[in-house]
Amino acid sequence: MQGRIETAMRRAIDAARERGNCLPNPTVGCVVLDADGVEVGVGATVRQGAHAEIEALAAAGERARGGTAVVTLEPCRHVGNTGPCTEALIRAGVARVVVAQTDPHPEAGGGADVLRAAGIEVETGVLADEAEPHNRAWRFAVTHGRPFVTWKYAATLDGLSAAPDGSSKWITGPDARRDVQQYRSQCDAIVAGTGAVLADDPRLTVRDADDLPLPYELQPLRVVVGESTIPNYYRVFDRVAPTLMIQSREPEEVLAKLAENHVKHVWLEGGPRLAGGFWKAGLIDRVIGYIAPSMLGSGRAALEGEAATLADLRPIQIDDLRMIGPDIRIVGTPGQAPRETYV
Ligand code: AOF
Ligand code: ZN
Repeated sequence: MQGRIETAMRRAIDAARERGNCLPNPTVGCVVLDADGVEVGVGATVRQGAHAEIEALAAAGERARGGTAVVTLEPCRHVGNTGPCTEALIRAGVARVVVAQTDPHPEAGGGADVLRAAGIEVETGVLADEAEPHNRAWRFAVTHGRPFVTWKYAATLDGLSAAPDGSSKWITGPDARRDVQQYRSQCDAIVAGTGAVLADDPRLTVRDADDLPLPYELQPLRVVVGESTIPNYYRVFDRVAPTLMIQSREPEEVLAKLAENHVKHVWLEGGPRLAGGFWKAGLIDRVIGYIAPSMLGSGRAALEGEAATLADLRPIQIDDLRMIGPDIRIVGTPGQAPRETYV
């Protein structure tokens, strides 16, 4: 039976992975086995909709009775997008619930105890490490009370992101820019400074391989921070995605505003000054650098910092390093504070 449980958990993890980004909710997968251990239902969280267990139980119907629900996250015990999943599982008559990761959310978490109190056998921690990666930013945000911040930049080999005249399009090649779209789609806010918006008129949207934007409801929130006014014909104000203006560049304030808007994973790009502020405040949790095989010799550094001497050097732990077309991609974790890594 344990082999079947692990197979079912891997199926549940795959179902979640295929469903993709459900932020501000975690993406959860659920597989229901009947009393004989045969798979009778699979489900995953619906973005802004039903929880994974609800979908899987609906597919299983009466066959769930006496069976096992295998879930990547502890079933919730609160009423939100769906009634408590604990109640749905109890009503369906499952005998056993197997969970990978526990839920740190103050209201939703603790479902395992509710199930146990109802006489259901519960096991947690099954393949927890395999289930973890795709909800890491969500977990970070729930436990730290602020969004996880990924800072992305593109630079030449000598670390410059713009030429002295301000031109910066394009330092990296099309493959790297497509790769950025893939990463952007995993976040729920794209943040840029007013300076970068005025200079580049970026779209700050997620687009597919043909450069077509994803539907409005799947777009991350566009966030423009700073004091300058952006004329309304700039592309951040088009109808492709929602846009929030925050008249402050103070990192803590920006993140507090975003937390208020339920944002869990910030994609920070556009502006060495803005990135410098977050960097100085220790509010960058992951760095993704695209390094082009070219040199500029003079121009604007990717990060506007305040380092005075080599003792101010801040290490980055490299989590992944690879070529994206002709460019180099480095994924790293700032090494100052102990943080979870996230490739
Ligand atoms: C589950 N199954 O598939 C997910 C859960 O806003 P709501 O109602 O969707 O609830 C969000 C919380 O529920 C979220 O913060 C997390 O703790 C949990 N997510 N729980 O039982 C699921 N996605
Ligand atoms: Zn639930």
